[in-house]
Amino acid sequence: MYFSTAAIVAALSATASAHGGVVSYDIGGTTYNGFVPYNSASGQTSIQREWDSYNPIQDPTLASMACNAAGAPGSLVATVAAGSKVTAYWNKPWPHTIGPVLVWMANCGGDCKTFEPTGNVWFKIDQAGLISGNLDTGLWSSGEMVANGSSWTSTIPSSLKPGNYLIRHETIAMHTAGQPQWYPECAQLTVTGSGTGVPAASLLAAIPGVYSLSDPAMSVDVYSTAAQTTTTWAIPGPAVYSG
Ligand SMILES: *[C@@H]1O[C@H](CO)[C@@H](O)[C@H](O)[C@H]1NC(C)=O
Ligand SMILES: [Cu+2]
Repeated sequence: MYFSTAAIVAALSATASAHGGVVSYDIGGTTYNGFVPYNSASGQTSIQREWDSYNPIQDPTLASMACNAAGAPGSLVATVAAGSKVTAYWNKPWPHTIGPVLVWMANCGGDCKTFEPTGNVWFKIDQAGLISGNLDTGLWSSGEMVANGSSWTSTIPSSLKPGNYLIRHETIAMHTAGQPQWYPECAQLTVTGSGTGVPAASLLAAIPGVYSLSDPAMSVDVYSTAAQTTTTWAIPGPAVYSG
């Protein structure tokens, strides 16, 4: 089959307008640009790991769930003091208002530029699901993110042991019953400070691994009759590490 270049460009831009991801950060008061999808990786310098498509991930068992596809390491690392604020900015306005926002970190062990985040390495530093109201018409954290200029601000736990870490921002769009859309992006950090805090093993999870399409939280139909009287939603995965 033959596709004209114009048709492909039109299809790409239609896709891009409905999806996306984290495009920049404010880390401890310094602005960092994200990787630019659809542009060649060659010549791009960013603290963010490479992601090549605005499309969501719809199979939570894929390796790309960790840091999106291709997930190749960034060339830069942001230095940030434990206890500082990190704000992620999505393409604006972020188009999805139903679903959670989660922020994870993983200790790179050594250099994040050679680290592959496999196994139980991820811990949460922040999460929010259904904030108020019911599953259908209530306020979800992704709605709050959109209302906040398509941004989400979290704090690096002040007692976190210094070292090199990935920070992974994730929002999940829940508007299609049984088929959530995952949007994860990772950035590379060096955390400074004098803390000694290390998350307990019970707070660590593997990504992929922590999510499943058969999890009732993930398969819920937010437009069902039952959803109109459901005012709680269990966020998947371990509890948040607060330091
Ligand atoms: C939303 O915006 C308010 C007001 O600027 C801010 O205090 C709050 O931290 C923001 N929430 C998140 C999760 O970023
Ligand atoms: Cu989308």
